[in-house]
Amino acid sequence: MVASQHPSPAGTDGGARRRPAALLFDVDGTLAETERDGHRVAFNRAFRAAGLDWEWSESLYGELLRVTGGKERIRYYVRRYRPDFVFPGDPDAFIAALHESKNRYFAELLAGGGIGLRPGVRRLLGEARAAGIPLLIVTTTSPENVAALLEHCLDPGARGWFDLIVAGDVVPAKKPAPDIYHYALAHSGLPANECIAFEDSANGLRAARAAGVPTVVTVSHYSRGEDFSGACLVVDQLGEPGQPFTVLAGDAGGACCVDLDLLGRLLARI
Ligand code: XBP
Ligand code: MG
Repeated sequence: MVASQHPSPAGTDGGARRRPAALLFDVDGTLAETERDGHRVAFNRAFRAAGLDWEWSESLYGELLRVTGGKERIRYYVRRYRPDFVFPGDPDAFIAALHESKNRYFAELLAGGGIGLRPGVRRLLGEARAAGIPLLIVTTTSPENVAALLEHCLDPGARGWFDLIVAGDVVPAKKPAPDIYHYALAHSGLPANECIAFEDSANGLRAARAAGVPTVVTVSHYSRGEDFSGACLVVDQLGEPGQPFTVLAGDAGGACCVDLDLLGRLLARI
């Protein structure tokens, strides 16, 4: 069970606020822009290392991202673009090994410092920790990728900042299925409609909403132009006091960045 540590703060301007029971974060595209210069590059390195002439361009990867999950993405690619490819042995084992190799290259890229957190992520996590609001990660990506990203982009001890991390294959159906959110809520005992999820893609938004979790979307490189109806707010980034977000849909009530005050007001409107 995940428990909030402090009572709900009163709004200083008398406006209605509801303290979030927890913040649930997607990883790829939300905590960091990992896809184009991270996972995509790592997939291509793994393909080359395996002697394959497959090359995922930036634009092709945008299409492939509609399939969530790296192993599922490889399988889709082969079916769609390499229908004559003959797997050397068991296809599942081949794809799993290729995917493991991709994740090792991805961890190398993170360790090399090539990928940073998106604006406002560190600030919001810090605010939530200071207020005793539980933090969860709810992601399609593999646990080893989450660990590498937290360690290299956030803090070597950042794993401990999160009350629960649910990732990858713990559920059979990945986002946009709500299964990973159902899993996180069941294992934390948190009430869905008192939490806030952060997602960057329509697939992630659909998963969170289908599980009943109010969702803020921070649009990412590949997700611009997707359908974000159902989000309580759509912004280009979480923003910082000196680096305001742009509101793409919803009402931020004059705020310049996503902070606990704004989240409390968004929840009070639901
Ligand atoms: C995004 C995904 C993942 C990543 C690659 O997950 O769909 O498949 O592209 O990671 P999320 P894996 O936005 O939910 O974090 O290769 O480990 O699947
Ligand atoms: Mg995402």
